[in-house]
Amino acid sequence: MTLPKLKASQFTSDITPIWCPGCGDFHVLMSITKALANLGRPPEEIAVISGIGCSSRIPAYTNCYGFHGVHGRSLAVAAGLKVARPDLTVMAMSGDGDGFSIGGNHFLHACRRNVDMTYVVMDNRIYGMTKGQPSPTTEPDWDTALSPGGTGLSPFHPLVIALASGANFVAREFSGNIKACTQTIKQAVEHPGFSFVQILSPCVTFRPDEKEWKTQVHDASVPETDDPARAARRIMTDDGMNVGVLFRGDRKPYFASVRDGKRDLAPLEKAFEI
Ligand SMILES: Cc1ncc(C[n+]2csc(CCOP(=O)(O)OP(=O)(O)O)c2C)c(N)n1
Ligand code: SF4
Ligand SMILES: [Mg+2]
Repeated sequence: MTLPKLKASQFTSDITPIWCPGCGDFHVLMSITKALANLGRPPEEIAVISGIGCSSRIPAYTNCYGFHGVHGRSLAVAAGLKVARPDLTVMAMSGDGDGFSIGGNHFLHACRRNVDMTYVVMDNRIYGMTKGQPSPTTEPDWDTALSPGGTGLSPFHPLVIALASGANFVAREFSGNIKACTQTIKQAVEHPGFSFVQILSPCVTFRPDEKEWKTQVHDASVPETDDPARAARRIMTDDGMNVGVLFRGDRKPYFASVRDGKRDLAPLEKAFEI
């Protein structure tokens, strides 16, 4: 089957983003729309679900179906939608605060459940929208007025957590590498099951130091693997800045039997009729 030729502009809405000039999220938006165009599915067959945060504004800036929802709950909404409408391509978009603080527990169980959808987290190691509080991925010695002397807390490691919790595709990219981000997002969407992509996306306003990320990111020294033990060994030496696909597994997605039409939900729906 020949796929229709689509352009990224067909996936962009007419709402102008209100992100700060230079915010990494602009690049993520470009990569998302390019990846969606390359998939060959029209915008009305795609749903983009988010929580709350600067990063979570993304659904409004795409032309797909979207839901800018409740802080930390993008995965619950996205999983419910995918199970109810398996024909749609479902993407959940989040930030490090939304996804790993208030939404942390949902992250674990979304990886474990392995519903066929893609989770993109724009990680700027800060709560950008609420003006710069430390997040779970903030370095322990990051010293500001809101965290005098640093939090002293060990940072959350999203790739380790995703791998240990059962995600079927795990990757990290840098927002400024639009080509690599586009390719990885497309692969994540095409891979069955729960795919997780952490995108290092600088907050130029509250973390100007992150402008240096473009000189600090580097390709991972070890290629991607389908072996969780090898992937785990690679991330034990992770410096937080290596990019690329880490792991591509072969777990069967949750509810595949429903998608194949083998389970009849009508009796259950009838039982709950009011
Ligand atoms: C239940 C609830 N608690 C707290 C908030 C306040 N709040 C809004 S966005 C946010 C953090 C956003 O950080 P992140 O997800 O990293 O997004 P960023 O703005 O950095 O892209 C918080 C704490 C809220 N909106 N709702
Ligand atoms: S506050 Fe930070 S994350 Fe939010 S739009 Fe500005 S640069 Fe981007
Ligand atoms: Mg953030």
